[in-house]
Formats: sequence, C-alpha cells, structure tokens
Amino acid sequence: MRYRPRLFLAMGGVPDCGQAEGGRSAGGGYEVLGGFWPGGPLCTVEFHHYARFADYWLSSGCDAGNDWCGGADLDQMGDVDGVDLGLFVQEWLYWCPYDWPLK
Ligand SMILES: [Ca+2]
Repeated sequence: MRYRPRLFLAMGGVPDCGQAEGGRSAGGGYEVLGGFWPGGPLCTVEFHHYARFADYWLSSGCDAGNDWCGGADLDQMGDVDGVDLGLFVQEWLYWCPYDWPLK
C-alpha cells in the first residue's frame, strides 16, 4: 500500500500532521509534515476523490500498469471492492494522506 491510512495510527504507526506536499521530518517517534502554506495546495478527501473512486468500483485486474485502477485499489490487492471503500471512508473529509493515490 503506497499511502498510509489513518488506521495505520490505530495499529501503532507513527503519527503525522501538516500538509503532505510540504516535505517531512521525523524523530523521537513522531513525523511532521513540514509544509504549512497559507492558501497553499490544501487537499481534503472529498467528493471529487469519491467520484474517481466510483469510476473504478468493482474493477479487477488492477496493477502498477494501470496505476492500481487509477488509485482506487487502495490496498493494491488487484481489485476495487468493499475493503477499498472501507479504507476510503476512513479518510473522508480529512487531509489527504501522504501519497494519496486519488489526488
Ligand atoms: Ca483493493
């Protein structure tokens, strides 16, 4: 999986904050995204991401060659199914995770 879902934190992952596009630094068990650009390229997981996800709903044959079905195959298991939808809804209306594939 190329992006880090919020569930990652619940599973003991390293927390992060800030804008994904602004670079990052890490230390002491924390990771900080360095870019806080007023009026900058903010990204929130919202409807246009869902529309892109929906374009690939129930697709199969997802792989690196088709960019994991346009990024909708969030767990990169080869299809776009309820597992991917579960991952998507965990991100709904939060800042886009680092490397969010539906951006
Ligand atoms: Ca999948």
